[in-house]
Amino acid sequence: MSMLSFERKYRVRGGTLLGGDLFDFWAGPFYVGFFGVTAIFCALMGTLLIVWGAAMGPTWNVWQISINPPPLEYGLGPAPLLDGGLWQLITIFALGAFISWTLREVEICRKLGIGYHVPIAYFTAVIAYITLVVIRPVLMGAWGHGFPYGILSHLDWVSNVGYQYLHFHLNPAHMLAVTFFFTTTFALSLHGGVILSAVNPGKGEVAKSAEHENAYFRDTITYSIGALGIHRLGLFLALNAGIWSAICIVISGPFWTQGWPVWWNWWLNLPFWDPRGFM
Ligand code: UQ2
Repeated sequence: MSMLSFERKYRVRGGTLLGGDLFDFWAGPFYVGFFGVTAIFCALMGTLLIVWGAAMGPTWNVWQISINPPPLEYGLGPAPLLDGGLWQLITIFALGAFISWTLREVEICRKLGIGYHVPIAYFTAVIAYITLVVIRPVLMGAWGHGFPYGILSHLDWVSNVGYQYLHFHLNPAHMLAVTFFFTTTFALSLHGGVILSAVNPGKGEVAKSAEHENAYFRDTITYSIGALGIHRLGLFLALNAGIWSAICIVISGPFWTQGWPVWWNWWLNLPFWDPRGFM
């Protein structure tokens, strides 16, 4: 798999943002590049710090291990290693790894002469993470507002922060985010289903292709968006899921401090409900 017949044509020199030719080589099937090196370095450092943090106790139970952010009292300052400092370092290395990976994707796009759709899509997910552990904590004045790095503990954090706003499902941006996530999975199930059924038609039958996929949607659900269209729609849905996720959490606290049920009072306060008429 490491050298497909067409790779000779596409495995091209150049397009690097940093390092020139120095890191412009491959390790087996993987492009390295300056940002490949920094991504691996940051990922390794972050992972090792998590394992070291776990070793500092109190449990090796994988579900219960948790690297917690500093207590709120430290504000936006540095915290002692075992009192949130580890979380701060791990966050820095996570950001280093995610941003390196984005820039490595940019370099590969430049090599291939294609658009930046893939790194832009990836960075949308990164922005959601940055919103949770940097932008919102900075706006609220303490790193302690970031979420803990643990399997169960981060779920508890989501639950607790949700209940702080009484009923998070009434957050309008959260409504949009959830709807985009569900629609993304629906679109992917339609798309994955049709691709797999066309490519695996059953024993003895010949594989089907684009015209069959098109006819299937036209004739069964009365509408076909087209092969290019479904990928544009998928990108649109997925990007919006991430974007509205970031928006729904960054407005909770920095821009809306009451419960989300209260936000809907704008509806009850519309002037035309007033029995005395427009005031
Ligand atoms: C399609 C098409 C594909 C597809 C899919 C559709 C031939 C192989 C899945 C059908 C898409 C529709 C009907 C849009 C659904 C709308 C939402 C909001 C989920 O037509 O072209 O290409 O994979």
